Amino acid sequence: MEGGIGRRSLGRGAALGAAAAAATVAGGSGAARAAGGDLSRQDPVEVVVELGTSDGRQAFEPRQLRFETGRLYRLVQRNRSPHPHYFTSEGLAASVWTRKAQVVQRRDGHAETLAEFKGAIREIEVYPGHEAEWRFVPVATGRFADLRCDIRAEDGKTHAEHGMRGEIVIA
Ligand SMILES: [Cu+2]
Repeated sequence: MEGGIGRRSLGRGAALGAAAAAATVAGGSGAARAAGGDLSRQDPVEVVVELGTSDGRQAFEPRQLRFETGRLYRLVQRNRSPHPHYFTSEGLAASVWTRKAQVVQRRDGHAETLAEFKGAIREIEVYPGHEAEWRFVPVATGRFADLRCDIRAEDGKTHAEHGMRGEIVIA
């Protein structure tokens, strides 16, 4: 796939191109050069976020997630809590090009990919004891305080109202 991120297959090539150009002007991280101009072929930077805590607290840990434009990320969403949780941020969803999302199962220390999803992702729900991965390249900077889980707890309040909120920063 010469010539970088394919405009045909992505449909967001213009936005990604603009972000890549901005990164180049700013000096960039060298990630794009290392990937030979194809931003989707970098080694992903792993970021792990816990959805809920093992003692049942409704929270994202860490509460703030930071990314840089032009880098490929592997955002691991891990749910070790007894409840299902959403990872919802319209701001993040609108600011990234998604390479794929994956369902990963860990058993006896081995990680097995059960499914992959290609195309734009809006939100992800992870069930208790499981994890998902979202691979994306941020294409626009921004600060979004809209990370939340809208699942309703037994008391009628959402997990977000119980404190399951967070912030995304794309620099
Ligand atoms: Cu939740």
